[in-house]
Formats: sequence, C-alpha cells, structure tokens
Amino acid sequence: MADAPDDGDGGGIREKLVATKEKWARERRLITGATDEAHANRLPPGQQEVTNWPVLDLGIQPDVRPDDWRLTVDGLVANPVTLDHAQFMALPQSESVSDIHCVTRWSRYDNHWQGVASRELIALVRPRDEARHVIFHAHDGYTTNVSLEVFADPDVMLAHAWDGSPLTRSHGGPVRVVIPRFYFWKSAKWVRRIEFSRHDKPGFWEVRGYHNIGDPWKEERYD
Ligand SMILES: Nc1nc2c(c(=O)[nH]1)N[C@H]1C(S)=C(S)[C@@H](COP(=O)(O)O)O[C@H]1N2
Ligand SMILES: [Mo]
Repeated sequence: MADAPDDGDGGGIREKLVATKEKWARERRLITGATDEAHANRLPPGQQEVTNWPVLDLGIQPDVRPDDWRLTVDGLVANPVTLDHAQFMALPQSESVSDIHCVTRWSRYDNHWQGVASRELIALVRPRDEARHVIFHAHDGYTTNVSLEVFADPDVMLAHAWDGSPLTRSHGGPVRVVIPRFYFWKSAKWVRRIEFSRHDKPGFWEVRGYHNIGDPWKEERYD
C-alpha cells in the first residue's frame, strides 16, 4: 500500500482534518449509543433542531460581487488594512464544523465552514492594548458587537463557503462572520468592516432589546 501523499505544506491540511476528527471524538459524534445523550446536551434551552437553513435578515440582501467586495479592518489597531477578495482568499484558510443557534429558537447542527480564522486577522492588524471590543459593519447597514475576547475564540471565522460551496447571497456571501458560541445575530452577513474599539458599541439588535452578549446556553435572548 502506498503511503498517503505529502500535501506539500508541512502537513497543514492533514493536521486540520485530524484536529476536526479529534474534536468529533471528544464530542462522541456518530456513536449510535451516545447519540441521544449527545443530542440532548447539544441543544441549548428553548431551542428546536431544524435540518433546513432558514434565512433571517432585515429584508435587504445586498448584491456584492466578489470583485467589488472589500474588507476593512481598522480602529484601534497597529496595522489597519483593506483587503480585496483575492487578498482575503490568499490569507491562511481554516475549516470548522459548528452548530447554529438562532434566537428565534431554531438550531442547525454540523455546519461546515471554510474561511479565514479571526486569529489570522488579529495577527495581521495587531489590536492595540486598549482595544476591548469588536464591531462588525455590514453592507445592509446592519451592525453587531462582541468582546475582543470572544472574537479571538479559535472557532470564530470569516466564512466564504458552507458545506463545500461558496456562501450564497441570502446567507451573507461573499463573506460573513461566524461566531458559533453565541446566538446567530452576532454573525454578521455581508461583512464589510471590522472595527476594533476601546468602547463597546451595541449593534442593530442590541439597541432593540436583545442581549449584549447572547450566550444561548445561558438563554441570553433579551436585555
Ligand atoms: N448583515 C446582516 N447580518 C445579519 C443579519 C442581518 O439582518 N444583516 N441578521 C442576523 C440574524 S438575526 C440571524 S439569525 C442570522 C441569520 O443568518 P442566515 O440568514 O444565514 O440564517 O444573520 C445575522 N446576521
Ligand atoms: Mo436572528
């Protein structure tokens, strides 16, 4: 039997696949006997699992072609950048599998995302010591906010693909934010700017009665 071919990048792709599978092992994915328990432990309070993927937004779905898309990362950073789509795609790429929890009570398991990890952007722009908050600005005027600590979570990414295909316009393509640990309103679609700030700036839903943090496991739905 031939050895697996070297992927030529020092094993990076294989390492990521292995890391994903190890994560599944820790979570006991796909073990029939453990399914019910794992399933129950996976659904935050008040949520229901769906197998479709609902679309939720303010009703305006901006038509941003990859050629026209730019991402500005600025605010309290040492190295502010504006990236075009090709420059964004040339950053180191990551994959992750995570569950979506929407505050409207649906949860969708096992979404496979591909994109750029927030940590890559943080390394690129180098937030200043005073930066504590991150504000996302989107092409439809939507904004939302998280702490820098949350943004730096290893599973946070700027996703351009879902389940192996480019992210559709209705789900925020060409690029959206994915913050799996919080209700999905924190995951801005059609992102155009990521602002690092000393002060928090509650976003569209956060100033309309929704919780500033939005942890589904604590049922932080409303203010
Ligand atoms: N730009 C933008 N991002 C957004 C929203 C929006 O209206 N505009 N809605 C949020 C809400 S409330 C949810 S539940 C998710 C829905 O993402 P989906 O349509 O891909 O399911 O996007 C979030 N991100
Ligand atoms: Mo939502």
